[in-house]
Amino acid sequence: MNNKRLLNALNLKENDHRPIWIMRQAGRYLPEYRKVREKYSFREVSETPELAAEVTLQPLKRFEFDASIIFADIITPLKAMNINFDFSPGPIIENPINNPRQIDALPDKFYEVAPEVQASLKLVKSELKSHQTLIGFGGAPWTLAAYLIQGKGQKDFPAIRRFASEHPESLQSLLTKLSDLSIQYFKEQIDSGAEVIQIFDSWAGLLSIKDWQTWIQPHLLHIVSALKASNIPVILFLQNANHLVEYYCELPISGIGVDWRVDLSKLQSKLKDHIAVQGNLDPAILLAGPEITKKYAINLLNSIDPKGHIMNLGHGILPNTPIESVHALIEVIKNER
Ligand code: 1CP
Repeated sequence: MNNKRLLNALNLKENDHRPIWIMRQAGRYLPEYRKVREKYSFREVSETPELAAEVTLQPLKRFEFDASIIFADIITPLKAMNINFDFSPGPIIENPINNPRQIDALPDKFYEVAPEVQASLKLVKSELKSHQTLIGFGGAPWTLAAYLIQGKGQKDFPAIRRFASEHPESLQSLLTKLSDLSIQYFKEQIDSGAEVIQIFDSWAGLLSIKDWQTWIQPHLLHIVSALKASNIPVILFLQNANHLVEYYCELPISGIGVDWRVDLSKLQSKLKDHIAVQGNLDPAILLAGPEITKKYAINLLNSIDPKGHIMNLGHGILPNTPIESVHALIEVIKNER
């Protein structure tokens, strides 16, 4: 048995207990994170390897998590495409894409996508304990394009859905460029020590099955197939995409992360001995404090076979989460056997 629980789970191997990590585990619920953010902006932290490494490691100093996820954002690699952006608090794109000419002008060859992320990964890797796994990540092409065209996070992202109907060929060209950028970015992360790649397709749920087959499936297949040679497991995370989960699971991936709307136990029985499942406690439950968190976490664990289960929340931890609720989760996991 490998001592890295996350890798064991992704390889559907036994563990002494399930691995646990939490999306947005370096974040505003931690006083030490808020302290760093009082002095530095999100961009300064994510673009300065020493600061990015410091906040990436903060949650691991407090909690016995099995993985660390590098502190950056899904839109970080877009800089290499000459896209300017900022955060307030979510991504704001300086010149959102609204015509095909802008897409033609985007580069399709990149020298180095994000050297600062590579430096952060190396710093974090050198500090991890042997059982902890380093996760690299990025956004799926559709989700990145949703920001590029809408210009910011917006409910249901109407701009990209309109663009898809007006300029389908141009949107395919953008998604192809984003896929090539992502492949290079993920390979850089792997070269710098990432042992797992998680791809966030947070806005996949906007599409019908037919549109998913047009705008998402070919690009994700291209990315995941390109990473096969590196032998690094890929986890896909989706949100609000219950109708699409089974289609994602047909991609050659090692793990699927879903939000709390999905019945994880049913999903696991469909996928047995095929793909690991990750999630999916509702992050809002943690707001109710440690006792209620424990009750719901135990119920979740009892409904899921530990083999091939990675404990996580169904989405990012909320900023006003009590620290005690996170301790309660770890306790439940450790007492499981
Ligand atoms: O004020 C702050 O502290 C900044 C908030 C913040 C943080 C902590 C943003 C802006 N990004 C991040 C880091 C981040 N983003 C990580 C770091 C690692 C960790 O999990 O600890 C990760 C994995 C992401 C991924 C991300 N960014 C996603 C996919 C996951 C999801 O939430 O569905 C998405 C959609 C984004 C876009 C984004 N960046 C930031 C925000 C607040 C958002 C979402 C809201 C919006 O669209 O406006």
